[in-house]
Amino acid sequence: MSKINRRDFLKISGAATAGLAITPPLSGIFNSLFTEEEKPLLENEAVKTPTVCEVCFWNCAGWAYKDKKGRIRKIIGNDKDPHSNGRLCPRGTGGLGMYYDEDRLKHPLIRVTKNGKQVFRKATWEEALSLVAEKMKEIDKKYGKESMALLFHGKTGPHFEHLFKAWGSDTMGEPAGAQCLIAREAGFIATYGAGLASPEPTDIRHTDCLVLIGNHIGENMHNGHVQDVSDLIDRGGTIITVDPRFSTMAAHSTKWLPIKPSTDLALLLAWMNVIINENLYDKDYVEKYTYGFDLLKAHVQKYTPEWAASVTTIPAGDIIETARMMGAASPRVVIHPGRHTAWYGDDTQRSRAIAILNALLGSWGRKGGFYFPEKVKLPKHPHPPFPKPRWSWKDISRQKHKLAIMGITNEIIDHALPEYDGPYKVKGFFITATNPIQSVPPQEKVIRALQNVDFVVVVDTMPSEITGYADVILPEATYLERLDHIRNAHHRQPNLALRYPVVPPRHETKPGWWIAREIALRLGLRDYYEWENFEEVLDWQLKQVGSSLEELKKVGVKYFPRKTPLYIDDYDEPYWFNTNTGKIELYSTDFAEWGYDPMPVYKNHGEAPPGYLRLIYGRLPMHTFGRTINNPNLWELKKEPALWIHPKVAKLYGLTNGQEVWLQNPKGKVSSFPVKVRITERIRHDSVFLPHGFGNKGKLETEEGEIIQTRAYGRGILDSELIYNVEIDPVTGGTGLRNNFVKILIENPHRQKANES
Ligand SMILES: Nc1nc2c(c(=O)[nH]1)N[C@H]1C(S)=C(S)[C@@H](COP(=O)(O)OP(=O)(O)OC[C@H]3O[C@@H](n4cnc5c(=O)[nH]c(N)nc54)[C@H](O)[C@@H]3O)O[C@H]1N2
Ligand SMILES: Nc1nc2c(c(=O)[nH]1)N[C@H]1C(S)=C(S)[C@@H](COP(=O)(O)OP(=O)(O)OC[C@H]3O[C@@H](n4cnc5c(=O)[nH]c(N)nc54)[C@H](O)[C@@H]3O)O[C@H]1N2
Ligand code: SF4
Ligand SMILES: [Mo]
Repeated sequence: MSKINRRDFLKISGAATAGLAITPPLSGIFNSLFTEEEKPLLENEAVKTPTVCEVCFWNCAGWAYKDKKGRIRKIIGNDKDPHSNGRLCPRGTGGLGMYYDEDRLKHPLIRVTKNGKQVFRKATWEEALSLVAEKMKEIDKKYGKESMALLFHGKTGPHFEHLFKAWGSDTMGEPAGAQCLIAREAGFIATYGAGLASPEPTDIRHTDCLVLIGNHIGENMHNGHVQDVSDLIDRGGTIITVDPRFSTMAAHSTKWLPIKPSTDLALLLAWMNVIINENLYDKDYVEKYTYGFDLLKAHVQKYTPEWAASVTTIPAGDIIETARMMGAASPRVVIHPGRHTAWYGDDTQRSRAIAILNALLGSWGRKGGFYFPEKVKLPKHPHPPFPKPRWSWKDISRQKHKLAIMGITNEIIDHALPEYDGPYKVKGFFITATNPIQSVPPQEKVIRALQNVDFVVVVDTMPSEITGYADVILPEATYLERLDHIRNAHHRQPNLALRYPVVPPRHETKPGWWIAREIALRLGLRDYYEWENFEEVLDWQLKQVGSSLEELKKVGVKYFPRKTPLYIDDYDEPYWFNTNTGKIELYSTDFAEWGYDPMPVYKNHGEAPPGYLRLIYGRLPMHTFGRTINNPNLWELKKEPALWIHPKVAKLYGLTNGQEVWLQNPKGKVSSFPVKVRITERIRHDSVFLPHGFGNKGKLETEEGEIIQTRAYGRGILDSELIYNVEIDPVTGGTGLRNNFVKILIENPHRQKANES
């Protein structure tokens, strides 16, 4: 195992130390915002406000500090917070760049036609909100309320879900489902009768063996878990990383398995084979809690390590060795379920295989495996019952996909295409805090759907791609300027965290709760909004659980007692799983009934077309998708992506480090912008690696001129532009995005085109 300097791995800021002078934590980055004499800020002069970070969906709780002039100077972690343990990652620390960003949306915009050309014109809130309500009423009159669909993400989403449900539409979904974690939720629900949610209840801090399969804790910067993994490294625990890339995590692992992409299920089945045949599984646990062991044992006999070696390119000896490592650590072993699991279309089955392996090793509900999380039972603020829509997202997806457990964005979008001729037509989109142009490939379909509907309204903070397709753009205040729902996440110990406005909204931006309520009032839905300010809702809710808004404003995070044991061994009664058999289903009785494979079966996903390389995408530690690239602080940390290419491939193309290239997919689609090459042995020769979220193309033509994200625009390549092959998971309806291939173009294809015409 390579020796790691903990600091190398743990790129999060130091724990907050009370009483010390507060200096800007990312010095250099902040120089653009503050002059020398304004630093440092003394704690006794600062005002601190509790916040919950929205730079990613880990949602760490922290404190934002303002100086005497009311300017936000610094955000630090709340040391009571179990998501951050008092330390924010660089993105969270730099989150105030979202507030200071001069390229933000500043006022409502309405699309108009001027001299035969479509442009956006600055509008008042009154004009914009009334137009939205009027258009929603029109859609209701023509097609029914259900034909207005909501696409959302993040903590602003629930404000608009409430508006939609009150109005009578439940046609809604988020890319954070079908393009992200739905497969693993479905795989674990089918096995354990329970999903994972966020933060995943992995007991990494007590584990002896962590297995990461296409899951990059460190690049994905899941704060608390990054800290737990750092400690595991310090403790000398076993880490097995399965990744076609020699990533940072791979470099710090006991064992790196450079798998041939798309063959993970073969490895997982072979591991089961070894663990069962070598009696490495937890016999008492399997007997007590599982259903279908004998069926599974027979099923995996054909999946030998030698067979898997021929499929995955991982030597059989390595497969056996790593299975033994897991067996030795059982039950203190975590085979991590991953988060972004929308890979190859059979993703629920791959996630089931991960769930089954954990069950064989007895790690579910065990110390050092997975704990049972709990959250606070926070009552909903009372309102009249919601009207029942005639149809909803369930009608769109549940017939075809039994575990479509949330709205399937790609199918909602399909129902807005001109070729869709069924009963559940989508005719309008309300889009908030999500950028489907970047996040729901294939892009071509999203664009056609947006062009086909009668009306599109977008709530955003930035002029991102999706705003360019809107009829009305409503500028939302950033998380530092607004109040949102209480963070009530499942955890070891139930707890609540408050996001309170640190400063008033800049420009003419408004918080999501206000925008949703104002639209509701114009739709005649006052009964559902018997409050003026969202503070009233939170205060009421908090008082139901013996706290108050006043208390949360002081502490930021508050803990509540657990009601049930953390681990399975501490239950007095036999533990009952929420499945048909009451057991962990190694053999899924539901899947058997629904016509899906009751135990995972390996399927070949094919090979690259000749001359093409597989497009592997992932995360950069300093950015969250495309949402942070224009943030002045984070942009300064990482201005552009690099395309990882193996030296053999580089040689073939005659490439040098830093050279700009373009990419083309087999359908002939060429990337809009170039990307710089990084030649490295750390990637397999059959693949290239590109971080997701760059290649911003958002541009708003307004009466006053163009609005773009000046730092992000045109930087690097967006993977979604090139993703043409989307494989639908039959169980959930989610999209597999990883079976896609590209070739490298050395000449600028756009210049060629311009020359030809
Ligand atoms: N810094 C940062 N952190 C983030 C985010 C972000 O944008 N930036 N986004 C957040 C969100 S919403 C999510 S869902 C999570 C996602 O976090 P993860 O679930 O960790 O997913 P990715 O980061 O996409 O992981 C991709 C890894 O899979 C590898 N890989 C690619 N193809 C294969 C394959 O066929 N087999 C195997 N075994 N590995 C493969 C890639 O090389 C890469 O290392 O990250 C979250 N955290
Ligand atoms: N090709 C490809 N596709 C992917 C992925 C991938 O790795 N590759 N990852 C998938 C995953 S894991 C996920 S979770 C999804 C996420 O996909 P999205 O939901 O689209 O991503 P986000 O970054 O959450 O949302 C971005 C939008 O929110 C806006 N925004 C940021 N903050 C706020 C705010 O406070 N209020 C409002 N109103 N708007 C705000 C940004 O300006 C931007 O327009 O994408 C999925 N799609
Ligand atoms: S992990 Fe980082 S970006 Fe994500 S919520 Fe926590 S501090 Fe914010
Ligand atoms: Mo995600």
